[in-house]
Formats: sequence, C-alpha cells, structure tokens
Amino acid sequence: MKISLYDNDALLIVDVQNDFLPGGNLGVPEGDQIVPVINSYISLFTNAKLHVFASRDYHPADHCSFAEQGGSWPSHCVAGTRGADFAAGLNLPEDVSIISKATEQDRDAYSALEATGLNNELKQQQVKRVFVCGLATDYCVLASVRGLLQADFEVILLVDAIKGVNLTPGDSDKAIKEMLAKGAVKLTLEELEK
Ligand code: VGL
Ligand code: ZN
Repeated sequence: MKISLYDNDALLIVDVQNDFLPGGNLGVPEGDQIVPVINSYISLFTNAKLHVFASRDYHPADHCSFAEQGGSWPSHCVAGTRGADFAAGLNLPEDVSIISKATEQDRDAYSALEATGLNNELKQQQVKRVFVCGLATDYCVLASVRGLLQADFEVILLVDAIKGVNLTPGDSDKAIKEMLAKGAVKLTLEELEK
C-alpha cells in the first residue's frame, strides 16, 4: 500500500540507543541494521517539515528493572552513560523532541507515552498519525504502539525499521501481529510516496 505524508504526521523513533545495539549491555540482534533505514525515514520527515520524536530508555544506576535489584534485565541505558546515548550513526534532526522514559528508580516503563508527556506533545502539535520505528519490537515498540492506539492516534508501523529481542523465539512476530490486529498499519520505505 502506498502512503503519502500529511501535515498531521510525526515520526517516533523508539530507543535506538547504544545499549540496545549489538555489543551493548542489552543488545538486540541486528539492531544496528535498522539505523540507515531510520535515517531515510528521518530525511523524508524533515524534508516534509514534519516533526521527529526520539524516545530513550533513561534509567538511574540502581533501577528496579536491573538484575542486581531483583529485576529481569542486565543494567542498561543508565542516564548519562554512553550506553544511554543515541546510536552514533542515527541522524537525529536538530529540532528532535527527546522523550526520556523509565527515569524513576522504582518504576519501569516500556511505553514512550508512560509518564513522559509525549501524549500531550503530540496533541499540542495536532499530530494525528504516528509512524513508529526502533527497538525493541517485542517490548518498547509494542508498548508504545499500544499506548498510541489507546490514545486514539493512528499508527503506521515501519516494519523494515524495527528489531526485536525474541527472548522466546517468535516474540517479535507475535508483537507485530498484535499491533496490526489492534489497528496499526504496516509500511516499508518503498511504500512511502517520495
Ligand atoms: C527495553 C527492555 C528493557 C526496550 C527497555 O526499549 O525495548 N527493553 N528496557
Ligand atoms: Zn529499560
């Protein structure tokens, strides 16, 4: 399906940070492969003068989701560390809106809309349709898409610009199925009208 960009569209890049790339503390297999694809989407959005949002997992050093605190993940994306930085090859525009999430010690949050103000920012900018890409398909992308749909945004899922953790094989496919069943529409770069 061909899709053109309109005034009320925005791009949301979820958690494309060093710790989620291969070699990072919580590396997503092939996570680095989506960076050039996301850069192509960024160009299309900035050329169309549309806004780009980038979320980042941004935990305190003793965050409750870390194994040494009894959580289920290795320490990752600690605020102010290199692991929390956006991937070096990611060409974020100068006026990108950065959304930090899960910044409190005692709360985890997978959705970029959870206690971040993103919902309000999108509404303020009269965004109606959000194009979503990033990491990880089966965690923060899934949770963010659920949140966006629940908040009545249209969601375009950029299926060539997401990668999953797949702790259990098939998790990413399951997540994609759920997002599409809930109303997200899938899209690839070739299907976006240039
Ligand atoms: C994420 C696991 C833990 C994600 C964040 O961004 O998908 N996954 N924290
Ligand atoms: Zn996290």
